[in-house]
Amino acid sequence: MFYARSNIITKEMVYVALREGVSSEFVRGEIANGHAVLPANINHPETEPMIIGSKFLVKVNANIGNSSVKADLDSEVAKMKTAVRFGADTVMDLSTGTQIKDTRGAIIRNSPVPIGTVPIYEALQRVGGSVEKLSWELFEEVMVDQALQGVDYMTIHAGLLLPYIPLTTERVTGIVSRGGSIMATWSLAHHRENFLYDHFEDLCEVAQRFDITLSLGDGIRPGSIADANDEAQISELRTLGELVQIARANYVQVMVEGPGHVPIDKIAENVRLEDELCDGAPFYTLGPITTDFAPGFDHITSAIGAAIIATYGTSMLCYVTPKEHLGLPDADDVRAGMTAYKIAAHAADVAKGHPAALRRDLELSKARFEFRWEDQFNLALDPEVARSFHDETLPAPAAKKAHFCSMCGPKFCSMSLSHRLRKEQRIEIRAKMEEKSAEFRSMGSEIYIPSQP
Ligand code: IRN
Ligand code: FE2
Repeated sequence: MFYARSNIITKEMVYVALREGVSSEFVRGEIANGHAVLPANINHPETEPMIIGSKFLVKVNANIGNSSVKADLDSEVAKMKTAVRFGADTVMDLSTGTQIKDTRGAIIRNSPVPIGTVPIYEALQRVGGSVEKLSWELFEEVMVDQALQGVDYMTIHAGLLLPYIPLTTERVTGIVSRGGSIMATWSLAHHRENFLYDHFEDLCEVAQRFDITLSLGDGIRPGSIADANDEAQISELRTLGELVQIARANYVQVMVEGPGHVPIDKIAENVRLEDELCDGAPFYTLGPITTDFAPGFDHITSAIGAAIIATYGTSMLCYVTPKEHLGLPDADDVRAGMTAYKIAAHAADVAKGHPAALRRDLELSKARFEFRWEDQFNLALDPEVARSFHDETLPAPAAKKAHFCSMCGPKFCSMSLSHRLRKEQRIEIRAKMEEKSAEFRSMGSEIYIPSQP
């Protein structure tokens, strides 16, 4: 942010401009005014620079990480690779189990995308899970350790203030954010203001040293449809807006996290308020889940909300997997979550008229209409799935040239029929044109003919 505001275009900005198909100057400008962030810790040279902002392609984050119930370093690295393979633009390691540090190290050293964390989780692990023992000094230690490893962005739950806690008592689902519930418990135990809020300037100093992007956590986001857009949520958002200004004054890149659980009719208001209260800082939302009645399918309930909120201007979507509310996601869940969210993000890019997104759809549509099956598979979001579904019924190589698939068969294929229709129309048009030229010749082939008396 310092370089951007000093009118200096860095190599990272140039790289991002090429990826997004815009000028480096445009990238610099969006970082300078805080409407976009380029998360890249100076200690994560493996990362390929990317940008998060509403004027750029919509991004997707995949959460991975172990828990005390299920922990294995290799499988977390495998999850990161699966997420990246299916298009994750960033990955967050939310490990709370054993070997937190080594797991994160292995993930960062293997990751071409920015890695995010929620440092308060590791801080809590270091004090053996006793929330009261947390302190700013310990948090700072954890933050610096993670910064040295190369963490690119960090979720900081600094907006959940002591006076907001009573606002959550009448809620259907109280506080559902892990980080939020930790900070609220600490505040109540000491009857003191959130130490992340009180030490926010110190925190910015650490972030600036490593070029860490701050992601302001929504510690009291709604955890059910009934709690959406309530006073607690909006009060915290207002505080996050204050913190955005402090971060920017310290040359620290910052984005703002959002909900959660929101019915479709209340989604637009979330984007409008964030934009207004947080001065255009990139919005990064968790879904939102649009109905609470489908556990086991929350990648779908939330991809619906994600597509809508991204169309209104959310810059990055945190995916939700089918295991949400039920258990720790495995590699299959990561794939299902990623697929749902790449669709949501792309549908929003299409709706926003992004030229690259429109082109992808156009090329696939043409391949489909022209029965270029191989091209259709290869242009698909998940070529492996598209190909295997087709080949389930028509595996023969010749079927890759056929003008139909097993959905309708050769006689009922609408695309095949419409090709025939076009051919017939062409024949008909040619006949009409022949008729007209015969008429022209019979009249003496003169361009100018005397007007009729
Ligand atoms: C994104 C938007 N709002 C929350 N998130 C993500 O949720 C956040 O970045 C983190 O990856 C995850 C868990 O956060 P809590 O439950 O500690 O707030
Ligand atoms: Fe939830």
